[in-house]
Amino acid sequence: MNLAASILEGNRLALARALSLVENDTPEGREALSVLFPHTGRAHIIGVTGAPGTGKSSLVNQLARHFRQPPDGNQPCRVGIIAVDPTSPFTGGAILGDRIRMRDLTGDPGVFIRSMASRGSLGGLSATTAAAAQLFDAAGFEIILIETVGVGQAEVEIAHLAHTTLVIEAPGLGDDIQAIKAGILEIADILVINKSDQPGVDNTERALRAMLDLAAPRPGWIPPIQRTVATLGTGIPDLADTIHQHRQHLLISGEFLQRDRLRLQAELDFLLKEALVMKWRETVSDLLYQDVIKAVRERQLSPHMAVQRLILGDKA
Ligand SMILES: Nc1nc2c(ncn2[C@@H]2O[C@H](COP(=O)(O)OP(=O)(O)O)[C@@H](O)[C@H]2O)c(=O)[nH]1
Ligand SMILES: [Mg+2]
Repeated sequence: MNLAASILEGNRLALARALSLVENDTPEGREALSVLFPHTGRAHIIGVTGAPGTGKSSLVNQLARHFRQPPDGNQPCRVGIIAVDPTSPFTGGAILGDRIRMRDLTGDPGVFIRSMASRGSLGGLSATTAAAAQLFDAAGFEIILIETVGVGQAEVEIAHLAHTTLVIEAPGLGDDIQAIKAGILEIADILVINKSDQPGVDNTERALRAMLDLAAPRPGWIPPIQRTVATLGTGIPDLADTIHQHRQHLLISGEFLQRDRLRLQAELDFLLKEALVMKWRETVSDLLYQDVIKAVRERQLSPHMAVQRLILGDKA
């Protein structure tokens, strides 16, 4: 049977294989994505971002367990986890130390965990993550948790992939406010103060509130601040409730569809740019390309003029 059909049937090996093919951007991976695309658009994608050590992996672990065993008698969801954290993959550090819990998750056929290596360009990493999320979505995972380190542009781009973005803070990470990046705050739908068993939690919350007051207001949804202790599971049911409320807000306000449209448009634009540049590079002589780069380096040509020269040739 072909790869896409096996994925739709819930075959984990097929999913793992497709993830590798997509990560390496192979023609076979692209083919699978294209066949599966009509089966996407159902999953709730949840981004979990924040500085290293704030407890993202621990929280993702706890949230996954919660969605697998909802205490309120709701149907368990299938949970896909994508960890985009080159410095500490999901299988390392705290989670590996937490053997019993990890075994709970890994032995569960309703959970699939995948670490993404940081490779290639910024756009490349977020494009690969978007593709991986589409595979999980098509495979019938209702919840997709994406863990990223909140440090750079790639993480902000990946956050745009999510329907709901959790920004994780923790007390005592140096000067509270310095750990909080304004750009990161803008993408937060829910602010989580994890490690709230540690001293300084009130200071962290005060700093977050002050920053929230300065941020541009968003109609209909004020990002709530929630305290958790991921190591104990404290605050996880409340956090899951808030995630659910945010989803309802997105659906009722029409933002769910709007975000989906923007996301797909961004993906299309990215692929289009990439394809156009590659196609164009085949038409331009390497000699001219090198000449123009040299002229720019020698300050004889501005980058803007260089683009004109390269695209229009001698007519510029
Ligand atoms: N005291 C305390 N430690 C925590 C909590 N959450 C995570 N940790 C610990 O903090 C460390 C980093 O956690 P991890 O989940 O790997 O953070 P990440 O780098 O953001 O993914 C590990 O040693 C965890 O056991 C918490 O709520 N309280
Ligand atoms: Mg981690």
